[in-house]
Amino acid sequence: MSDSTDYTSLAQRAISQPLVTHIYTADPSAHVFDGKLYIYPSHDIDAGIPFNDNGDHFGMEDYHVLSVDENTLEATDHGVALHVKDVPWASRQMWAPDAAEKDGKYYFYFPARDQDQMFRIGVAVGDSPVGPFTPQPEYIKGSYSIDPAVFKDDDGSYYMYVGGIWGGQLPQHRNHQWDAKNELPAKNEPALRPYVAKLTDDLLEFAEPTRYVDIVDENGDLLLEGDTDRRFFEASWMHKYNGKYYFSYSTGDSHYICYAIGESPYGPFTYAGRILEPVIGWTTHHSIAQWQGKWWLFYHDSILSEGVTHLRSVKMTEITYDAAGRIQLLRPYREE
Ligand code: FUB
Repeated sequence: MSDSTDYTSLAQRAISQPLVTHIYTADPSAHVFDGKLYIYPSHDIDAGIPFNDNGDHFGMEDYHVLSVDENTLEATDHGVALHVKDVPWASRQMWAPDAAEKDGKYYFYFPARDQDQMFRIGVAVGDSPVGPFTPQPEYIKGSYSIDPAVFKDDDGSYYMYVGGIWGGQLPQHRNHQWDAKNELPAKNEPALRPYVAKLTDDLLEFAEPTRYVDIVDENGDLLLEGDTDRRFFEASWMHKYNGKYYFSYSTGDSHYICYAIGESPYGPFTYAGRILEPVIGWTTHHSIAQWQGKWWLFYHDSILSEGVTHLRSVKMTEITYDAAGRIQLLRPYREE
């Protein structure tokens, strides 16, 4: 152990345990397909690359899909569903994925760096929710940055939310145009925003120009770059609760999972609070799904690897809403 943290105590005080321990998994995107719960995580490995603010140490190469038993909550690893070597346009860093189902086909969405080192979003298609998935030869036209999240609305429309700052390259894509010289806004300027687009009927492309997702405060003003406890960093997710759209995300360098509520899948979304306090490890990332009559939060931490940032473990725990539709805050570790 390289630091003085008592990981044994933390593991005992954790509100949930890793779903699998034979591999490291992160960035869980959960979906219920035909009544069964599937989790689409990143597959963390030690690629031997030192930590930097660009995230180069997250050198993942493939994806495994997990399913969860409804009686025991034990997870099954269904093996490799997609490998970077099989994706013609991708070069490295298979980061946080997501999935969708339509008409008996399964669509697996993933970010990776292309041959020019730009993060793009790819899609791969399969006949089973656990893969294998066959990648499309090119990335989704007009896609950039990381952390795709696909949401199916009640009318059968599918939307993709994308974006991440720092290593996620959102800063360089200001106004959807790449310029390597672009930097983060000043602290008193609006924070950078993820983008959203409806998907085409075949779920393989954007059906419309991408547009930014506005996250506003109680006065309707965009959250500012200096508001690091509330502004968007990465890890978009969308779910619908009581007819309202809940956009949730990670605040990155302040390590919270927060949410904001809107009346449309496009937003604007009004900041509503935190869902999860910081976990062990630098990153925090989540998804939310309803299963077996309960609402669940899927998240990760780095306890199993004793704090190694890029070796994380996926977990799940129940969440609850109050009568006003507010998500009750979770603390990932009980007090000593
Ligand atoms: O797993 C690599 C990156 O770390 C993800 O894309 C981010 O959301 C963060 O969890």
